[in-house]
Amino acid sequence: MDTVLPVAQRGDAILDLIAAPVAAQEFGSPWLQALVQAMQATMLERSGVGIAAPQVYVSKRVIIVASRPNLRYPDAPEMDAVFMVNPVILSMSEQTVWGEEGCLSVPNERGRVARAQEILVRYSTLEGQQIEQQFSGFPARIVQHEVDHLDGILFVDRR
Ligand code: K1U
Ligand code: ZN
Repeated sequence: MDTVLPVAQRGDAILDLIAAPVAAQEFGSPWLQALVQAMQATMLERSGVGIAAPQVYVSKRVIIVASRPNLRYPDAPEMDAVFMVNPVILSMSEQTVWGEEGCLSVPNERGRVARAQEILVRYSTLEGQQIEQQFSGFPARIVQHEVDHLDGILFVDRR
């Protein structure tokens, strides 16, 4: 059984920090593998569609994006979880869309946030392979929400 980790809550100092990049020697390491496994178990246990390492008290630039249809976004695509290391949003569409967000670190609060409709992201896989991938709609919203966590920003700061 995978480890489920405690989730940092709004007010915890770690959520305000700019997370550190994963270093070259950490790619392919057992600890990085163990980290994402525990992050995924924690996300699933909380029924989340994404998670960022600072939310489990690890100030590193690692996120998971796992869109699925839900009450707010019934047409969202069901995707296999994408593990992103050192993600960078290379470009954002000028077109923004308002949509409801929640956050595992801000319990019992939802809010509408404007996000770019489409983004191009560069990230590394757990093994260090560089990928460039386009996201739109709800998956793009999750990526932007999770990258914000890496920069110490919560969705409530964007309302
Ligand atoms: O990073 C997190 O705190 C996880 C967060 C991701 C997220 C949800 C909605 C929009 C952007 C990012 C959650 O998974 S909150 C729980 C949830 O599944 C959800 C909440 C509102 C709308 C849709 C889903
Ligand atoms: Zn969040």
